[in-house]
Amino acid sequence: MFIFILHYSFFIMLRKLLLTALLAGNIIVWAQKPFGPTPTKDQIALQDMEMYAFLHYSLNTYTGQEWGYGNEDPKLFNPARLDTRQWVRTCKAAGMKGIIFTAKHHCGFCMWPSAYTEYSVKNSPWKDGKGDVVRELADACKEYGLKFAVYLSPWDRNHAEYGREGYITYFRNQLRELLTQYGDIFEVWFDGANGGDGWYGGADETRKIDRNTYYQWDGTYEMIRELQPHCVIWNDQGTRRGDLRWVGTEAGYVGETNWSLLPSTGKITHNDLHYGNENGDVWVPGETNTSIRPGWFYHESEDSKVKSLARLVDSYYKSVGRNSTLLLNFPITEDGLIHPIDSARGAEFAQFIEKAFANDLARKAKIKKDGNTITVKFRQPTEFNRFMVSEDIRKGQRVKKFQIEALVGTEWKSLKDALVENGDGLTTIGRKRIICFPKTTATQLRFTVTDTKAEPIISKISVFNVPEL
Ligand code: FUL
Repeated sequence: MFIFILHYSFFIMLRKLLLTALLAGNIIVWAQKPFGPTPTKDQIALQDMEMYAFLHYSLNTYTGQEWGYGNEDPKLFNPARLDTRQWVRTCKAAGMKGIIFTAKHHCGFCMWPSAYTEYSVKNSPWKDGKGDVVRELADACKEYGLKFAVYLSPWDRNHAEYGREGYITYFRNQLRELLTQYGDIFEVWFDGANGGDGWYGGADETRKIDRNTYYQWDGTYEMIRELQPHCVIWNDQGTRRGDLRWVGTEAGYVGETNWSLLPSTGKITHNDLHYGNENGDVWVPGETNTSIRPGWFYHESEDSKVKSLARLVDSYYKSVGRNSTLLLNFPITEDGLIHPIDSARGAEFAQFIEKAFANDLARKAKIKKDGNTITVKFRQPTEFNRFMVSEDIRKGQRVKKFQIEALVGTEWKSLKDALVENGDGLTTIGRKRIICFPKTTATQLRFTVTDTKAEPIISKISVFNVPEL
């Protein structure tokens, strides 16, 4: 049996379905058993955020670097106008539901006055060493109703013990400070980058670590679960799985096929990251991270290279529209603000998305279900160019392939995904899938699941006519 719940009239539909189900002697929606791996409540909450911001800010901002070596002078940190409330307002206006902040990037400089190092804001001239950027940002997030999270780089090019056992204790001590002193943390981001060389307390050498074993993630995960039980863990380090995965690129897109699944053991391939793994036995959804500029940190020379609205919207379709979240980076300037070009573009982006998806044309249409096909019958010839569909992921990700067709005049025309080459084979749905195609005027739209791992549970379908950029 193919189960269909239309979002806007969820309860009415459910009652109808229940009646039909009872009459037909069929099982009812909530009696459906989950199939395969399913998300935790916290993973669902994270996926439901859809978009959240990254903020990159550190000594790099003052040296023009992307990766500090670890010996940069803390005295460089003295922003004249640092205003975390401006950051949060900007992110909120850009449609972001939370913020992940680089509390410590690879250079090791701490944006909070950690008790475990001198290499932090406490030895900067900013606020006479009495400031705490993490605190100010966590407070501003609370004030404006955004969630707050931290990026803590495991690779630390400043610390003398990096590469040795002592550093693991240091790393956990720092993480404990962040997880206990700043309220709820929705995500921790453990960047896997490691170039080897660094200052390391003056040793100035190359230190290689084994990314599978060195960080002893099991113990660190346990600590996170204990201190912040609702926090999700992002990790691309070796064989230890987090709650979320990197999608294998920072260019702002995930594979058009995107399973929220990974194998729990063994090596993960680049394909696993980019497309998920159909046969995976753990739920690890993809998070698509990208920057609004070429770099992660602010460089004046990139003021002219802020991504266009069209590029941001393209990333939206290729992340949120492909069963992923979008983690969009805004760099902080030397002054301690988000640059006006970036904030204007962010607001433009949010307004575009809001307007584009405000009018669901399926609402005014008749919906008919027949086997594995759902037909949307419009009252009159209707122009549209986007199709949106969701599975009830609480019951697992099931659909492997589907097709959509439009009745144009008297002919059924197959609709292809315009954002992929050979976009006729439509694969995987998950939490949300958006298919883009050229504007089409039709009297009906037909959606058919053509291959599935188990009985499909479609929780929502929508049709839109979105401005082309
Ligand atoms: C990468 C890092 O090396 C970059 O500096 C940046 O933080 C990005 C989000 O992740 O791996």
